[in-house]
Amino acid sequence: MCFPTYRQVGWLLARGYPLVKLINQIFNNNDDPLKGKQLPVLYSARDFGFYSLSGNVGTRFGHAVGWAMAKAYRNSDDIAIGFIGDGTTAEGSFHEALTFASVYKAPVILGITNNQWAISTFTGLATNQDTTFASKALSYGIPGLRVDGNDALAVYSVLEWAADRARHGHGATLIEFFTYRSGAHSTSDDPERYRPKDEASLWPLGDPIERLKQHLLANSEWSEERDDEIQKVLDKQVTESLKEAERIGVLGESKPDVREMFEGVFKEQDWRVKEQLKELGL
Ligand SMILES: Cc1ncc(C[n+]2csc(CCOP(=O)(O)OP(=O)(O)O)c2C)c(N)n1
Ligand SMILES: [Mg+2]
Repeated sequence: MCFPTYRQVGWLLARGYPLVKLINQIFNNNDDPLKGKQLPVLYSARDFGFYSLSGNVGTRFGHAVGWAMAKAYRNSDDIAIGFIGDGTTAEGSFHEALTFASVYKAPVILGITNNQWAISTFTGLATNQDTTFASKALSYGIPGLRVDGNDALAVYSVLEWAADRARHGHGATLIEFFTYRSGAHSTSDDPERYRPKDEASLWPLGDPIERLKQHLLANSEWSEERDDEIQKVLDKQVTESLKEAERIGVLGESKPDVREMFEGVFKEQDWRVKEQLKELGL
């Protein structure tokens, strides 16, 4: 089970979640799979092993560790993976989760996306610069790995190693993925206000997709023709999904039935919910 932040939507796509469903949620139209109960990009897809995305950034490790502990208690082979960002490691919940993960040998992979920024706050304010995020694992008695997060093969191999450890009952692994957030944090953020204009262009470790492409080209496992072809296929897939979602309706054009707001939250309806339904004449 994946416990993602807003940066792990790729997991959902890798597991075959339909693109049009993502867009329906963004438009909050009548076919929004979560029926307007979540913010646009906070996806949730239990059947795809994708735990509800939470806007509260500190929650991921605690949820992942607790879920993994419950699975181990029931002798299940399932494992969990949770991610947080570098800034979020400064939350108390990071340490609470590591304590539980270590004491109960929870079958979990704990990933830190160290992109060196937490919106406008440099990573040096989340941790002392004389240490690394990976090294924090050692005091909890669990392995801490630091990997070039822009090297797809390195990322794959550390995750495989950590998953194997978790599956064989050796407990948690903390992995720091060293990377760089080249763009803005969000559409309302302007990085030029707090870091040098040319910082992104000076980042030496490159774009991970371009690096993987160059590696495969050098090994004759890929070609420019196949690359062009897949770009076209993916562009078409995105455009067609977008059009399909637009036909169902963009924001405000079509929306879930108001009754949906009261369903799927409590197992049995709370008296307050019943009162509110009555107020709406439903
Ligand atoms: C508990 C909580 N505090 C503050 C915020 C506002 N907020 C959203 S993203 C973010 C920065 C997170 O930075 P980092 O952990 O480095 O993750 P990144 O976005 O860089 O991947 C903050 C402070 C929040 N969503 N939740
Ligand atoms: Mg960050």
